[in-house]
Amino acid sequence: MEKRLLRVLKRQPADRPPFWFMRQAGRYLPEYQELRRSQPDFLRFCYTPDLAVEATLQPIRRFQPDAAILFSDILVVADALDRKVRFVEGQGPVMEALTDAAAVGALSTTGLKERLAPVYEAVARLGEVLPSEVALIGFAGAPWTVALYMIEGRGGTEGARARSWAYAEPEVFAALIDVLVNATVCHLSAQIARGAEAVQLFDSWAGLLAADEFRRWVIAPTAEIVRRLRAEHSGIPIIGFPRGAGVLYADYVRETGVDAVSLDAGVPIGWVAEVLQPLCAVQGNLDNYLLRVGGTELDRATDRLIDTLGRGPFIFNLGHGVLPVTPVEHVMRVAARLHGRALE
Ligand code: 1CP
Repeated sequence: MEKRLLRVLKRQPADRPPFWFMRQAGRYLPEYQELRRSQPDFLRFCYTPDLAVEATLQPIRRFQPDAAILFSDILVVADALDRKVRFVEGQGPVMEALTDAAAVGALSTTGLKERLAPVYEAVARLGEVLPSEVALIGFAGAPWTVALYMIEGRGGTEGARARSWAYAEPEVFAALIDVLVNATVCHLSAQIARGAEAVQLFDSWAGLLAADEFRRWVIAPTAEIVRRLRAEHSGIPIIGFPRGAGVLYADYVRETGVDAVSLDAGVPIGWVAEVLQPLCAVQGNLDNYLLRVGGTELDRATDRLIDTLGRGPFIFNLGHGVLPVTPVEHVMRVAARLHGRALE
């Protein structure tokens, strides 16, 4: 029997909705915090296959979700493009900011696969050790979101410089997006070649863009990535996550050709059932703050999602990543509820 997650990505029925949690590995898990102490440099941690494999497996042992997501970060691509990424405690990612056309022109994807070889090694090892019913998801940041970090030089901004640059010098900006399309195809393709069974594109900052800009910098590059990945790896399921896209989720699905779309908590699920689910599989959209708070309200929201979307192709997940302050018991509680729930 094919894995539950892969069946649903092909829009085939499953005995219950598959589930996993975005950012299911990481700081809310005490065993992750302990493992991190063995390697305080976050990128080195990501580039050490033993550590990346162990961090990927930790939430699988705890919750038995239907998918494992490779432990890595979207910014390893910026690092491989020589942007000198560092992760500063309490501040997140920091890197040399891109400031002009010359810096964009100097970017090169040559050697990217070699530099990221430890990431692909972790993927291959995971294929050997994961329980047989758990699907392995590879991932990358989408070009717009990675471009934003490369231009801002850090997180926690509203993308002010990136959004201005895209209007002021669209040709230069397009050249940056082109490099990132190539880098993303290269990075995802290598993960698929080593055993990733599905891939997710995180466009975490898609919702910052005006509608026409969204078409140009989110939909068009994603469509190109989908087309090229399919040409290289026929049948590979692709999940897109244009967080904050609002009604543009529908155009994103129609025009990119993704197999599934991951929904933030702001999308009304009645609209999802009516408009998106006939087009593709849907994933999400439990509010990560409700997971943090827990209680019967969390149970109710879990049930409501399954009652509304569970009969179509649906992957239970959050609207955004598990927050570091989330009590592990709350994640356990949702997982137990989902395991106990077969569709009648
Ligand atoms: O100290 C630490 O341990 C670092 C914290 C951390 C972790 C655990 C970072 C820094 N990245 C990660 C792992 C990570 N990042 C994973 C694998 C874990 C899992 O899913 O189980 C994944 C899928 C990501 C993806 C990622 N990184 C995204 C897209 C998803 C999202 O949350 O929107 C983004 C935007 C990042 C950038 C990033 N990396 C780390 C931080 C703190 C941030 C956010 C920076 C910001 O904008 O404030």
